[in-house]
Amino acid sequence: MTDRLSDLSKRALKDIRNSSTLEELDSVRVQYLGKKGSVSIQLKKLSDLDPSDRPRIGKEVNKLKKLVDQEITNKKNSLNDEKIKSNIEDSSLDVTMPGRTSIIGNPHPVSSTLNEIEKIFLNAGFLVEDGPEIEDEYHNFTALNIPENHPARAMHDTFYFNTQYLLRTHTSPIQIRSMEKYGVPIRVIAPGKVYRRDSDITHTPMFHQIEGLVIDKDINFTHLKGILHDFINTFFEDDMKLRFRPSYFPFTEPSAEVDLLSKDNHWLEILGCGMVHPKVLTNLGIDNETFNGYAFGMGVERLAMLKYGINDIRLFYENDLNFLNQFK
Ligand code: 2U9
Repeated sequence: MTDRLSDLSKRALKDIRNSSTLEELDSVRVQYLGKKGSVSIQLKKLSDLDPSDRPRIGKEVNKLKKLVDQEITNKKNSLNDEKIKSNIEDSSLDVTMPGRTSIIGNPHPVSSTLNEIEKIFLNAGFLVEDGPEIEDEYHNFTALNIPENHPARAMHDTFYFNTQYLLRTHTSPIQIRSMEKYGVPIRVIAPGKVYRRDSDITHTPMFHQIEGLVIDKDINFTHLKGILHDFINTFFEDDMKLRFRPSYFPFTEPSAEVDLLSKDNHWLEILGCGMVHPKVLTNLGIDNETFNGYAFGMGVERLAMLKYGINDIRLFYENDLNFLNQFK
């Protein structure tokens, strides 16, 4: 009996040692320790033995079972270690490769142009004000001396929600609201999105304006010319030539459109301006004998196009990364 157990032990240890995979090892485990395994059978056979032999043989079979069990565990651990090691060696991961960098975005050219313009006017003592994009027709038209049925309303190609509410067609209602809020004197710029039913190479249904308003005592056209010259020279980082051409806006009188002399000697229209119409002030209950002022307005996309030499305004809103990444 003892010889048989010793044989069994030798065979089991040899089979364990020779297992080269976890699967093989598991079938060795079943072969010896499974329900019908060789070691389990020895345990069952104990009841057939002479009672005087049972304790001694029983002890030996149990010792064998423990040994086989322990050897299988050891072998399993070492096979697992080898598997991990070979997985690392086999894997195609090249730790010397550079990592994947995340793509960092950049401000939209219209946003950076708008920020740049705001900064110039902040340095000139202007307050930056905001207002609603959904406006009522009083703040968008009536207060600005554009009465109902006046042909000037047609100039604006308005998106209406109903007879009273609309998408603002210019940022001028911001200045109306600023005067309602702060009164006069005031020195404010109003940047933001505006909406007009228009779409072609120089128009998009949404674009950005920045308007300025100064109301104080004894303001005249030279103040307006001075601020616009300073602004344009700072924005284009050069000494630029401007031309003031008479024009018409319901909210300014006199009114002018301003042209910029380009590098190749062409006059390019860049903004509109004028002295605030006295009726705009009386509409707000401001005494137009004591106070007067100037206003100006410009399209931000148009200024960005002139500065960067862009010929189609729609490029700003096509989200083409090849275009946008040029403004990093
Ligand atoms: C108040 C009083 C007067 C704002 C002004 C212009 C002239 C102008 C255009 C430039 C190109 C609009 O984007 S554009 O199409 N703007 O020509 N805007 S004066 O005048 C005001 C504003 C508010 C209370």
